[in-house]
Amino acid sequence: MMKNAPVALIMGSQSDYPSMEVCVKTLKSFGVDVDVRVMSAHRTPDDAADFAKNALTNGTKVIIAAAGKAAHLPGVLAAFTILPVIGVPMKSSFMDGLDSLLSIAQMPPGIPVATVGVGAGDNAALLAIQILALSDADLAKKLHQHKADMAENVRKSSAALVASIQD
Ligand code: RP5
Repeated sequence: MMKNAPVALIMGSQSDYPSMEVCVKTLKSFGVDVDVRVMSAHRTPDDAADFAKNALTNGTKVIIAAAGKAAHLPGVLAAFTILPVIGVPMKSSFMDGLDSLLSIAQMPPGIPVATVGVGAGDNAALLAIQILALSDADLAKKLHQHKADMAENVRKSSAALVASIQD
């Protein structure tokens, strides 16, 4: 039975998890619960369809779907739900994952999948958090702090670089 975590991370294979661990870590660092499942659009199509059909009722707010090669999983999930679906193309042995990227991004009109870069599980997590933050002031505050921290890190690294060149 599904928990009612606001984010569901669905992967096409267990082999995708090493690339997607950063996604789980990023969500947890913001205090966002995530349900993690392996389901395949090709190998377990009924499970994928059942999950997507019931996700809204089960309390899921955003679905992150990672898949590689002919990466139909995000699009198939999106076909069965009105929830936002964020697709993460997995790096494959063919053109470093261009096949996965195009399979996820090139959806037909009417069924959008918000596609992040190849292997970009961290950005998928942040985009999911941004969606949740529209109705969660605490998460919005954390996102503002996250941006401020990033800017400060860039300024510090710039200052360190300039100092090392001048030495
Ligand atoms: C896709 O095929 C999966 O998402 C994975 O990226 C790729 C390879 O899967 P395995 O053969 O490693 O299970 O469905």
